[in-house]
Amino acid sequence: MSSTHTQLGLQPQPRLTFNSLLLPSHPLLTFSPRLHNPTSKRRCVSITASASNEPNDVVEQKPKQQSAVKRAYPFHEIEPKWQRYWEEDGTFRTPDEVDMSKPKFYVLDMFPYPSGAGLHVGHPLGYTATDILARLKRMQGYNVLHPMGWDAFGLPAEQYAIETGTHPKITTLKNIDRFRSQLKSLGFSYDWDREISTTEPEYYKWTQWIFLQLLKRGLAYQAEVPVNWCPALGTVLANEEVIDGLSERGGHPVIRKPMKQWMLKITAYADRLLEDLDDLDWPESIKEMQRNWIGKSEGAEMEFSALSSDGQERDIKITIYTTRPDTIFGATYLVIAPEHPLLSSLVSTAQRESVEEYIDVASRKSDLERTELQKEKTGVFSGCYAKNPVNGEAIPIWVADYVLGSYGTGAIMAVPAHDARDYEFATKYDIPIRWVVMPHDKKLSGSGKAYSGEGNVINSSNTTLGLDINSLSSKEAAVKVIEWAEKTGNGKTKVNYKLRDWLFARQRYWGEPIPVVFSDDVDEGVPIHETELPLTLPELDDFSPTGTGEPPLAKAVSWVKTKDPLSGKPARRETSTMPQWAGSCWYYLRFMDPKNSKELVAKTKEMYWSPVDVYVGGAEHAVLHLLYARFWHKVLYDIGVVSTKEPFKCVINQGIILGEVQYIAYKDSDGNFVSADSDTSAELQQEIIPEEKVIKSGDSFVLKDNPEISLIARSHKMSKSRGNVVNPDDVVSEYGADSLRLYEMFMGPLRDSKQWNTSGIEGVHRFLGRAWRLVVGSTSSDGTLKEGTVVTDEDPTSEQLRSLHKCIAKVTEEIEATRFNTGISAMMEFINVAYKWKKHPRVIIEAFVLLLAPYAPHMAEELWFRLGHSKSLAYEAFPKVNPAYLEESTILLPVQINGKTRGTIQVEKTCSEVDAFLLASKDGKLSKYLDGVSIKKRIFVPGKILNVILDRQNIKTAVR
Ligand code: ANZ
Repeated sequence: MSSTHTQLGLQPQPRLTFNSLLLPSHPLLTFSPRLHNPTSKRRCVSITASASNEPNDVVEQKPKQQSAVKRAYPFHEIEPKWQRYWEEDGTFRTPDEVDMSKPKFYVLDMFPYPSGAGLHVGHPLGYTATDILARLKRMQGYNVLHPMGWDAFGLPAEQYAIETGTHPKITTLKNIDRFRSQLKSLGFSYDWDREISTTEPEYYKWTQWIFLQLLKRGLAYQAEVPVNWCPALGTVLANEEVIDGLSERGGHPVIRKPMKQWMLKITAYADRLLEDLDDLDWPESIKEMQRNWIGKSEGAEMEFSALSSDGQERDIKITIYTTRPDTIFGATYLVIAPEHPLLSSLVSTAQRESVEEYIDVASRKSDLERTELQKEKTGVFSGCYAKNPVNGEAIPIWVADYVLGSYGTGAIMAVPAHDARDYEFATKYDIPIRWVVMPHDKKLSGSGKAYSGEGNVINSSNTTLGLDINSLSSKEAAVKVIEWAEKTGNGKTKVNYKLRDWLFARQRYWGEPIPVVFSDDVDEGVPIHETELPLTLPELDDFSPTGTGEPPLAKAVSWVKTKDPLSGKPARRETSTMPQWAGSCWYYLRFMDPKNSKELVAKTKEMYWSPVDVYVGGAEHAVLHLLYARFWHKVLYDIGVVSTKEPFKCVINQGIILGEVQYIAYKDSDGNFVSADSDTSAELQQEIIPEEKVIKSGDSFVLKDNPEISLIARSHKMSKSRGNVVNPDDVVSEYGADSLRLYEMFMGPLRDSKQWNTSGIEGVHRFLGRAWRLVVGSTSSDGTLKEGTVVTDEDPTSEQLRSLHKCIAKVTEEIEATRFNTGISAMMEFINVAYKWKKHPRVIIEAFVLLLAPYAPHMAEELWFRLGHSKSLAYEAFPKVNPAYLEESTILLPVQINGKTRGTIQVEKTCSEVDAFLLASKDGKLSKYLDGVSIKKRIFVPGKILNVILDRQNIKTAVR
């Protein structure tokens, strides 16, 4: 989230790091909800010995002692070998010129911020999913674009530079190297030749170029906007660096101070950003979040004249914005925001001091704090009145921070009877409340609450003005009031958006320089020539704030000093840099043509690869990143750089991975266990119970030794402080990359949140071991691995074909639907069945290996190789299901004796009468009717029924 990007009533977003770990807090997963009774009288004082002293919550978890796992197959040899092969062979390189007659598939991960902490198990969740799709589509004959890069500008590297003097470039490159090698160790099929970093001048040249296009079109401009200013540190802070009004570093007070800043006019695209959402194949929840963020609101602006102390109309009109013009007769006061430009000319001398004090306090609050519904409303009387245009009443003007200067007109008509905030305020400050809307059920609460719904209008007529809206519905009344206002010049209809223009400057070093200069005598920025791009960051060795509010770039004196490209006069460069969001707004385009030095992307390539077919990333980027990228894309569309209106056809948010489940038991002061659902008021201690001492009982978890004692089961977001972070490197060295990939996909549907469970990896690792042994056979008695395989070259049976094609059908269907977990289950079922076969025909086993390849590519490549192939399977045709094989070949044939059904037999569909009779006479249940009896005739309808008619003399003895 940008440092001062504020939105009415919406939660600020974390800055874009594309790090799936930096998710907003996730609700606690509680597995035994009934045990988690907030009304319970239980008091927990502490948890035992090694645990922390935060009751009910953090229970430190020691990293699980990994049992020395028996490696199920030699992944430690296979995996590096195939990673080397892919790299040397350039297997996943997407050629610069592709055969454009083939279909394309562009599958993209939200690229990560290369943090110093390295990869977390949350990253490979989305990355494995996209990798499976990429591998599948290659095998299905598509040209696949599957790139990776780095969103590498940003605060952490700069902060580290301030603390240690290490240049952010050095830290960034080091982190990128670590991320790259970690990703490579997981076997992702990225085209590494297309790797980009937002911090490279060849890349940010085009970010700067886009800025110049925005500037040319009036979509970039400068404005005075409030920023978080910390006087003690002498710097502007990002929102995430301000905690409860104090700087994160040092705890100094932070105030909101207006500063001239670059803004991007995203509001000019509000309608298109809203309308075009409808056609996107995105989760409805993201679309709704975007709609709310854009926040289209239809209403009216109305003019209220300020009154002088003797009640005369002054020359000052206060324009208010309302979505409820039908309630205008109920307006009993006006509110203007503390930062409203008219305020100082309205305030009476008597009230000036208290108003100024109030403005000062309000300047320390964020918009979010100000608009929180639960917060007590505060305000101060301005000492001035205004005239309500519909009834001529003089109503007081108050200053209150629940009205924001940045929304609507920064002023409202307050209707306490019908708006909850106004009601609370009017009650607190003893302002009259007038009811003007009667609910349809004719029940006005009149007791402690506003009625904010619609209804029929009452108490709303002024015959002198010819305005009577009584008894009209709210909607009709609103239309009539607006018509009247437009006719009389008292107002007009107005559409507003909550979406604000995008604050596009940061007082930071580690970002893209803004390619603008200021002549010494002019205040307006002049763009530099496009031919001068990239405007590279100057070298600095001191990244600390200047203390004057000027960004660190101001220290690069000779860089700052330049010439105005138009007049040639002395000029200085802009010293703010772009926000981190900038580079991530268009990187998906650069991947299509990463080395192009003449254009951002070549037209033909863009036309072929656009749009991104599948875009996977964390839900924390559901609003801002996707909105900003859509905005830039639309601008690029308008200027003919891109050919599609929208950048991302389908967006998927992967869920988050929570730490391992913890089981917690309660103990009383004597050390006796107390059931978690008991209703005691005694003080209890908490104790973590190891998983092996817990069993499930119904919906709850209980102690294995004492099932009377129920436990609480919880899972937390992984975090360093909880000690429950799992490092993918450890998993790879213990179980191999294929096991990690498979496990992350097996944990549950991609979009869901899920808990990490190390024993789950052991499960998938065993499955891979079984798959290995099925094809390669067991190790020799001396422990050495056998070369080759144990498959045979004979024809498969119909049962084998059926098992295989059932597996193909399921795996294909589930990959396409991103239900990777059930695809894996289908492969596990196949292996179970295949183990029962005496022989394993090549056609069956080879197809299975191809099915496994997108999930566990290292093992699949090795098996493929051992099956006698000499080339990677990456472009082998993915097996196709043949529906004919899916049909069951056997049926249950009913057998009748003398017309009465006595049992059924399992027969081949094509079974003959003779064979059916033979099977029936051997069947345990039927043989007693048929043994030693003479048969009169057999009636056989193939595939339907066998009816045996016995000789009459047999009946008495045989049919009992
Ligand atoms: C009178 C009124 C009567 C209102 C009523 C509501 C209910 P949305 O839908 O979010 O656009 N408002 C306008 N500008 C504001 C600002 N800068 N800060 C805080 N509140 C502001 O909301 C529009 C409504 O929010 C407007 O309609 C106004 O209150 C308030 F029975 O006007 B209303």
